[in-house]
Amino acid sequence: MQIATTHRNTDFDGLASIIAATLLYPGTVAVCPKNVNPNIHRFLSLHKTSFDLILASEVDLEAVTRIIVADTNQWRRLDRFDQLKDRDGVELLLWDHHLGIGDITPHWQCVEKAGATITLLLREIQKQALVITPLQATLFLLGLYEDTGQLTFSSTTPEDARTAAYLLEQGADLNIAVDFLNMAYGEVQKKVLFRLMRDAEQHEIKGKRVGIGVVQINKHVELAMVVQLYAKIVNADAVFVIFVNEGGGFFVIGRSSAPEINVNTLLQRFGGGGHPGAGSATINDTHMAAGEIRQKIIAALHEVQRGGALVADMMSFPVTTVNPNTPMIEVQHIMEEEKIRGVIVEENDCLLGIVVLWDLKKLKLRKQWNSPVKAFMNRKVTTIPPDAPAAEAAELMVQKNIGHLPVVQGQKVIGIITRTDIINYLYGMLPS
Ligand SMILES: [Mn+2]
Repeated sequence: MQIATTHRNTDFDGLASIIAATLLYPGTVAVCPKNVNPNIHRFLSLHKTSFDLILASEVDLEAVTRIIVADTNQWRRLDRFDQLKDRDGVELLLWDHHLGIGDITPHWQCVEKAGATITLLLREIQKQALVITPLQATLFLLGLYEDTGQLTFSSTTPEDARTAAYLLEQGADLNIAVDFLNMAYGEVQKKVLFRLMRDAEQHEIKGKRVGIGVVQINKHVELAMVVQLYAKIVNADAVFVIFVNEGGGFFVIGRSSAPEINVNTLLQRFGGGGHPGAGSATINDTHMAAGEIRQKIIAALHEVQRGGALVADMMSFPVTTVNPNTPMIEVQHIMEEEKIRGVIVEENDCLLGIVVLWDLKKLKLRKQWNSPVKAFMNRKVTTIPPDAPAAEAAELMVQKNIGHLPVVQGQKVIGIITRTDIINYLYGMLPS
C-alpha cells in the first residue's frame, strides 16, 4: 500500500498536496488526518466524495510500503504514521517548502523554498503534462492562495505566481475559492467596508433583506470578501455593491444566501455572471451612472426570478431502496455493486430510514452482518421536496453535514441528492 499524507490541523496546502501526490504516484491513497482546520472541514463537508480520501485510522500500518509526506518534515505532526518511523521496508518520500529542521529523513525529497508545497508538486504535474480537473485546480489554488496570502506574502516566488496562472487556465473557480479562504483585510478593504456600513441602503424586497451599495475606488484590490463580510455583518439575504472605478466604468459584486435571489441570472443582464450565490459583472459603459445600475438591480429584484434550478432538476433517480428486513451484508453488496454510499430503507412506499457507507464501518461482529438493516439505519432522515430551490438543498447538506438528501413527495421518495449532485450544481455542470 502506498499512501500520501500531511500534517495534523491540515490546511489547504497540505490537502492539495496529498491529492496532487495521488496524481503523480498512481495507486497512492490520500490519507487525511482526523484533525483539520475549520475551513478545510467546511470544504470537505461538501467535497469529500469528490476526492478519494481516507482517514489515518483506516490504514493497516503493516501493509504500508511507501509513504509520501507533504507540507511537513516532522514525524510528530503526522496523524498515527509516526509509528512508521525507522521501520524497514517503508520507502519515504518528502515534498515540502519548509526549510527548517525536521526529523523526517526521506529516501527521496523535493524540499525547496516556495510559497506553498503545492507549487512544487504542480511543477512536476506540468512537466509530465498530466490532466487536472477544474475541481482539483480549485483545491490546488486554495492551497497556493492560503499559504501565500493570495500571492502577497514575501515568501511568494515567481513560480508560485506562474502556478496560479496555470491553475486558472485549468479552470480553477475563484468564486468558490474565495468562499473558503480566511483572507487578510488590507487598508483599502477596511475603508470599503466602513463606507458600506455607513452608506449602503437596505431594501426589503419580497420579504428578503437586500443591501445595495455604491463605492468609489481608485485602486484595484480584492473586494469580493469585503462584500461577503458586509453581507454577514448586516445580516442581509443578498448584497450588491457597485464599485465605481476612478478611471471610469463599474465593477459589480453580488452575493446571495437566499435561494430566491439568483446572482448569476441577475448579473447576466449586465454581461456578468457567476453562480446562484456569488457573481460579478464588469460594466465599461461610461455613459451609465451608478444610480442607473442601482435602479436596474432593484427592478430586477422585484421581478419574479425564473430559471433557478430546483431540487427536481438536480436530483438523481431512480433511488436504490431496500426493505427494513434486508440483512446488512446484502446492503453492503448493493452499495458495492451500484457504487453508491447510501441506501434508502422503505416499506410500502414509505420512507423509514437511511443507511450510509459510514454505518457499515460500525459493524464489528460477524453476526451483525446478518442483522436486518432496520437495526442500524438512521431513522431521523432530513428530506427535501422536489420543488425547493437547488440552493436550499446545498445549504441544508452543508449545515447538517450529510451526504444524502432524499427528495420526498407525500411519503414517497422520488429521488436523492448526493454531494456529487451539489458539486455539479455549484460548478454549473448540471445537464440542461
Ligand atoms: Mn504549506
